[in-house]
Amino acid sequence: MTEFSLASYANKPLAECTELELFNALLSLTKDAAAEKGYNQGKKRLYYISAEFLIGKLLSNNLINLGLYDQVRAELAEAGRDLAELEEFENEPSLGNGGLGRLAACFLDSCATLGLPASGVGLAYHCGLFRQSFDKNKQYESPDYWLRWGQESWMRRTPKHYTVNFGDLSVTSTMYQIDVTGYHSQCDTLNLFDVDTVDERVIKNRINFDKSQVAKNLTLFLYPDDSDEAGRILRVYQEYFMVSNAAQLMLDECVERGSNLHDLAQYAAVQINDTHPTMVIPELIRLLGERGIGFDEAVSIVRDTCAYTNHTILAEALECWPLGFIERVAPQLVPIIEQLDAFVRGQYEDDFVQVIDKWQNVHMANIDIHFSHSVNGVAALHTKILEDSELAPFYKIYPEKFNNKTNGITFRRWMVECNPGLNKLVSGKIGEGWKTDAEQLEQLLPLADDPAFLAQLDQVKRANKQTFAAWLAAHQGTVVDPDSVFDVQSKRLHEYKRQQLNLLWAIRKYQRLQMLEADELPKHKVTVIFGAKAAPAYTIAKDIIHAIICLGKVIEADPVASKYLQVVMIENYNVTAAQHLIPAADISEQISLASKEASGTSNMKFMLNGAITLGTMDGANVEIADLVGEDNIYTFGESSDEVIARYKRGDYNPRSYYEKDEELAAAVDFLTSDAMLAQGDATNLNRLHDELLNKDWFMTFPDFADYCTTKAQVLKDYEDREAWQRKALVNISKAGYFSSDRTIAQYEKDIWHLR
Ligand code: NBG
Repeated sequence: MTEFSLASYANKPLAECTELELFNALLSLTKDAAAEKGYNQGKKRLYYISAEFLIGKLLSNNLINLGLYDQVRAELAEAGRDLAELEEFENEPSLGNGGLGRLAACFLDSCATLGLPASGVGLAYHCGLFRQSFDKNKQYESPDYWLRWGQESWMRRTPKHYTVNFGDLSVTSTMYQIDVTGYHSQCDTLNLFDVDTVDERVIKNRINFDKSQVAKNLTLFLYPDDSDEAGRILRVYQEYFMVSNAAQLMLDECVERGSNLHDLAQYAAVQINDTHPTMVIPELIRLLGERGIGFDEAVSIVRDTCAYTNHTILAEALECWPLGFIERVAPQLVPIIEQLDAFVRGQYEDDFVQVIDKWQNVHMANIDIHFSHSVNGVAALHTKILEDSELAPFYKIYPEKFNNKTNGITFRRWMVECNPGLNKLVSGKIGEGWKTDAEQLEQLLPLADDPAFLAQLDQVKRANKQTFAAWLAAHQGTVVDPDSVFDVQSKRLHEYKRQQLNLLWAIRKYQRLQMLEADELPKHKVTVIFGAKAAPAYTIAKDIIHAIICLGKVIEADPVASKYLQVVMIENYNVTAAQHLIPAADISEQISLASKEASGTSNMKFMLNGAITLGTMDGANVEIADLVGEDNIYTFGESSDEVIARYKRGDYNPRSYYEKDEELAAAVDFLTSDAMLAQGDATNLNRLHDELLNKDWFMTFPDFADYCTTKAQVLKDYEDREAWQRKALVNISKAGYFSSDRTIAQYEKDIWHLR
């Protein structure tokens, strides 16, 4: 094995290099080290197609996985340079949005680590999702130019090009490649497609751009604004571009490996990550047809090759495109989709399962379910809800296709990299084996009765809180107290995730603080920390952000309350912020309306890092509760069965709760109080107030009282530090099940059969 020395990659002494020069040297070094490890090869390969890959910064991750981290850090230190300085210098790739994209990234890490030949396939967005900033207490969006000029990139241009024919133009793609390093193992690759004609100058102000010029805007943004038709059609262009490239790449590679295409399923497994890549099904059928395979056989080959993962039960999130859009973007797919529709219509009468409905809309998930061989949900409860209610008519037809694959996270990034203190403490006790065999964390369990170890755990958390506080101060100038309780809710902003419930709690807490006598004041200050981006066209989500920031200012201005309560919103929450935040959290808020969160994956990250969950019995929280037992998690709220029944009855009336519960009413009305209006914008605050009072579609009010009671208990229990750290220890010990290595091993065994 080569001895890699950073000095040999720089053309002057390391001490004299600029950050850019050092970073570029590190890129070359890791590229060579990855090449020396080699790439996972095999007859059959996984193509994981996804609109998002939220991969996070790669420098430290790659150095850790390649086993070079300590050595490179030492070499830099000797030259008076700090690896942390370069970690800071690196831009975070902006290729994803939330859990769906981060899951794809964790999955690639596990595939590489487990030695599975796998390629991620997606798009090389120039400006990613968007960069979030706050101005006048509101979210503003700007392009996230993550590809820094002059900086070499993890993304290598390859000589691979494909022609993609749209209805009105045809484009030539270029494939870029990012190495996915496995932990002490071989690599896989992430293949990202782009067109050379994309022109960032079509961006006008902020993230608005000329939507008409597809050749110039195709890969500018992830999830371009879909509040108008041009934006929605652009999403279809992106999706077709993604899958056409994926299909061409895959067929080429399989032929190279010896496939005669009739046996494609023995050479490729395609995982369709949510519905965005659905058109890969008709596109593959079309391409197989061009290569001489008849329709019926092509359908059966494609079915044997493709598998679909569902990530949501929110009906509005299941994509459904007017056939007219597809006619415009990819007219060559229309006859195929019509044939698929006719095939289904010939067999089943139920309108619910048809591919094209009577309004000529194409239901993407329905294509996936009929024409793939596996349909999986992402947590046990989620899969059950799909089978019993959301997709019940399909489950009746194809019970054998449905299966559950509870999500997971890679422990290499979510402990080894982001929480070096805990990594050291844990590895010092049980060795390093847990990094590839996560269930070994259970060996920590006996330490629950070791006060000295629990005290060490407490010290690690305290140090992490301090590090986070320093990062936050540098990031946005916000000062937080590391001696306060860090009560954290970080995830995409969505009403079903119910950041508004936490907001109402914070208001109530503030109102109570104003009433309490001095001797009743709480012992520990609570810092409620939010991290969330709202989709640019999602008005109420942005109103919630506005209200959170305004409340933070109101409290800050109150000399008494501010000693006991602080509300903070992290600007531009992303993987980097998460890596600083999660190791510092005491409480993990997982408070979605039961039945609505498919899985959640931050719940797993917080648990692994010793935070205690306060959550509803939803998504993977249910499995966390099973594993840790009721003493080590706080659950509250209505059950998913109750919620589903309530939606069915259609009789939910938020006003009836508001009228019965004075504290709730006072909290809701505070949204439009003079204090809030002095900080914020009446339009936004009134709209949120009215939305909650008249609609509250995600049923915040019925869970409010129970949430407040439970949270009071959490904060009371926090005071017994040893008992609290015992809970933390149990959470860490039981987190092994949520390693994405376990999830990927299950996909391999049940769905992909790559080996
Ligand atoms: C999200 C769910 C989460 C889940 C991730 C990963 C979408 C459409 N779905 O609950 O909301 O953890 O997918 O499976 O982003």
